[in-house]
Amino acid sequence: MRILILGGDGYLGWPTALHLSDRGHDVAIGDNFVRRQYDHEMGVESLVPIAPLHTRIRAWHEHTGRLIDTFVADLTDAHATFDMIDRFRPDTIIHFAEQRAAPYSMIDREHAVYTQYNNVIGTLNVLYAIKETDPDIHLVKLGTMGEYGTPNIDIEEGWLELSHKGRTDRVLYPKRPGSFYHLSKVHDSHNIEFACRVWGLRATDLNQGVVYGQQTPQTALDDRLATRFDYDAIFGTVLNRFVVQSVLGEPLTIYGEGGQTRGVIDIRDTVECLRLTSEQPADRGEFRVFNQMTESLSITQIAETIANISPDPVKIEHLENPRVELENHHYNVVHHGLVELGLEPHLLSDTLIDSLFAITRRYAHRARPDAMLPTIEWRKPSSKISN
Ligand code: NAD
Ligand code: USQ
Repeated sequence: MRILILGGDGYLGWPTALHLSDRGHDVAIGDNFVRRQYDHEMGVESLVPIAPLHTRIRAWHEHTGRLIDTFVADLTDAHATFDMIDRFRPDTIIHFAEQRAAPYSMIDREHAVYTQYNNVIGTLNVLYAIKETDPDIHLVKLGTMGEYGTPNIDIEEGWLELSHKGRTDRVLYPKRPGSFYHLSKVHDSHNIEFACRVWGLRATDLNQGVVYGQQTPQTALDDRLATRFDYDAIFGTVLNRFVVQSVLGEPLTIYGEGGQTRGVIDIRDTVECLRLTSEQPADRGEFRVFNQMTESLSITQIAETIANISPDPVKIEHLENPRVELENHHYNVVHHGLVELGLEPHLLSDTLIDSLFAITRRYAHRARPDAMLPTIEWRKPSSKISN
C-alpha cells in the first residue's frame, strides 16, 4: 500500500513509518517540524537525542535499502496539503500531525487557540483534500481516550445504542474531555464522522490511551533511528516521566489522590495497531472507531509498578493536582476492535521495561529536573511555562 504518514517526524509517527516500511509498504512522511519548535519555546529537549529527518531517512535506507519519501507541509496550509496528497496519491493517510499536549493547550488563550486551530483546521484541510483528490483514500486519524473523559457508565467503542422515551438510536458516544487539546480531538471526530456520512469517505478514528515506551525493533537498529522521549511536565506522559524521575532519584509526582485511571498502551502495540488498521480499511461511508488501549491502570498503580521495577529506592509524592479531573471514578472501557483485527497486546505486567530504564540511564545527564515539575494550572487563564 502507499501510506502517507502526517506527523511522521514525531514520537509515534516516526516508529510507525519504520514499522510500515519494514512490512513492505511505500511510505511517505508529511511534517512541518513544529514539534521541534515547541522544544525551543520551552527550553527542553527530548531526553534521547533525535537526528534530523533527512538523517533518519538516510540511516533507514543504509540499513534496509528502503526509501521513505518526505513532504515539508503545514496542514493548516490548504494548498500545501492538497499538493502533498495529490503528488503522493496514497491509499491510506495516517494522521498524527497535531499539537498533542493537554498542558500546552492550557497555558493561556494563545496556546488554546493555536491548538484548536492547528488541529481542527489541519484535519478539515485533510478531509477536503481527500474528497477532492480521491475519496477512496482511507483516513486513519489519531484521536484520544480522553475524548470520553471519565463518565460514570462504561465507555463503548465510539458509538452508543440509546433508548429514549420508547425509541432507540445509535449515536456517537457522549464526550466530556478534560482540556482544550482533548476538545480539539472531539471536534475532529465530529468533522470526520460528518465527512463519512455526507461525502461517503472512509475513516478510522483511533481513540488512543497514554503511550509508554520509547523503542521499537526498527528504532533500536541505530541511534540515528531513535524516536523522541519527552519527560517534561508539558509533553512528557505519565509512565515515561515516572521512569525518568526514578532514575534521577526524584520523587514520582502523582497529581492529587492518584485514583485517576487511564487506558495505556505500549509503543510497540501502537505501531502494530496502525499496521492492522491500514491493512484492513473501513468501508466507504463508514466512520469506524477503535479504543486503542490495552489495559486500564490508575496513576497510583503506574507509580507502584515503576517503584517495584526500579533497582533503586523510589519515593512517591502527591502534588496538589494542577488539572481539573476526577481522582476516583468508574472506568470500564470496551476495547475489542483492534484485538479482533489481530492485535496481540504487550501488557505492562508481562513487559520488560528494563530497556526504558537503560535508555534513561544512558541519557540522564540531558535531563533538566526542574522541567519535571508542573507549572500549568487548569484553573488559571494564564500560567508560566517554566519554574
Ligand atoms: P508528537 O508531537 O511527537 O508528533 C506530532 C507531529 O506532528 C510532530 O512531528 C509535529 O511536528 C507534527 N505536526 C503538528 N502539527 C502539524 C501541522 N499543522 N502540520 C504538519 N505537521 C504537524 O506527538 P505524538 O506523541 O507522536 O502523537 C501523535 C498523535 O497521536 C497526536 O495526534 C496525539 O494526539 C495522538 N496521541 C498521542 C498519545 C501519546 O501518548 N503520545 C496518546 C494518544 C493519542
Ligand atoms: N499525571 C500525574 N503525574 C504526572 C503526570 C501526569 O499524576 O507527573 C496524571 C495526570 O493528572 C492525568 C494522567 O496522569 O490524570 C495522564 O496524564 P498524561 O500527561 O500522561 O497524559 P494526558 O495529558 O492525558 O495526555 C497524553 C498525551 C495525549 C493523549 C493522551 C491520551 O499527551 O496526546 O491524547 O495522553 S488520554 O489520556 O487517554 O487522553
